[in-house]
Amino acid sequence: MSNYRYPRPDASEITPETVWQSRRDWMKSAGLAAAGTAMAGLSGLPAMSFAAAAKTSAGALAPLPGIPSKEYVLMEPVTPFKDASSYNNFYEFGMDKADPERNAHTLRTSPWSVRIEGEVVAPKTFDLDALRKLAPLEERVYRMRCVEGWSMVIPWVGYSLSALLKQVQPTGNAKYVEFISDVQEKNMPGLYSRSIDWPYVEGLRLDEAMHPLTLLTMGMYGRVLPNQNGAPVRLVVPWKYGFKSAKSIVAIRFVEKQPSSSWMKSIPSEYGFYSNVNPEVSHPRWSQATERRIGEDGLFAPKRKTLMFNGYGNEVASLYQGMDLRKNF
Ligand SMILES: Nc1nc2c(c(=O)[nH]1)N[C@H]1C(S)=C(S)[C@@H](COP(=O)(O)O)O[C@H]1N2
Ligand SMILES: [Mo]
Repeated sequence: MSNYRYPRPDASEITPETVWQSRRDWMKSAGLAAAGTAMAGLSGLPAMSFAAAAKTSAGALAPLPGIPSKEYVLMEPVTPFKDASSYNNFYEFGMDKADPERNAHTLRTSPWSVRIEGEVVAPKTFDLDALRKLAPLEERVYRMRCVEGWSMVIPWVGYSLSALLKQVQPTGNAKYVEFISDVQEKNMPGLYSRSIDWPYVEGLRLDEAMHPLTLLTMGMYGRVLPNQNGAPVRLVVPWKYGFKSAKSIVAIRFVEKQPSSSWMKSIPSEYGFYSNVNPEVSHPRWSQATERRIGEDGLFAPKRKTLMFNGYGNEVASLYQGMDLRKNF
């Protein structure tokens, strides 16, 4: 594992120009080409015209700017908004990549609240407005890797989940955190598929949940989340396979025992609890050594090498010191 080179540049390598360039790239991809300056101008922009082909236009979504993170930037092109909002996994709305965009308009995202419960001294509920105001919203560009072998680079808007978790006092029993997605019987056509035991549930070890990289996410590309990307609030855990990043979260539960996620229950031989991106450990049915970057690479373009911990090893490898990552997949 240690012979992997982590692509995240040293802070000294990130010149203001490269940061600005990456911002400009995604602004272009979000249809904000004219905006050479920062997000401050966003809310004042007039109605914009976007690629007519895109079914979800960024312009139809309310602005939700974040302070550009200096730490969490990538020197890789950002995935075009139209790809990030039309090639999705959100099984509550169907199994095909195109289903969430087609079907998720029925998701009811307001009113919305998130309960923090379980092994805490006093449970607390936060409505969306309270969540947005809890900590300064940041814009962080993260590399995302789906277990199916594709990846994207997405400018998320949110703040470290730890800011929310610190609002409650866990009991001494709290060792893990569970994330529970919403179930809306009438609005989610995918619930008819019994492949998953609804609600969609994911989990992290407490130290993983508290890690600054773990992002409580309310927006992307400077706007609120499109429904298909898990509106109005989701998790993003960039060093793990995409399925750990639960969408449309209604509850966060501190628990004592390692939770069983929806995917572990569904196919225990293929999905474990940790699900760290690891090019050296194959999925039982396919290699994880390479990936296809959505939107950027043509069908015949060479695949990219998948990076240990999806490139976030400098930050997170220490969480797994001494663990056999082949066993703890
Ligand atoms: N509730 C819920 N969350 C979910 C999923 C899902 O089906 N339901 N799919 C996961 C998978 S497999 C991936 S790759 C990411 C995709 O997020 P994106 O569509 O925003 O790229 O969401 C994850 N979160
Ligand atoms: Mo995924």
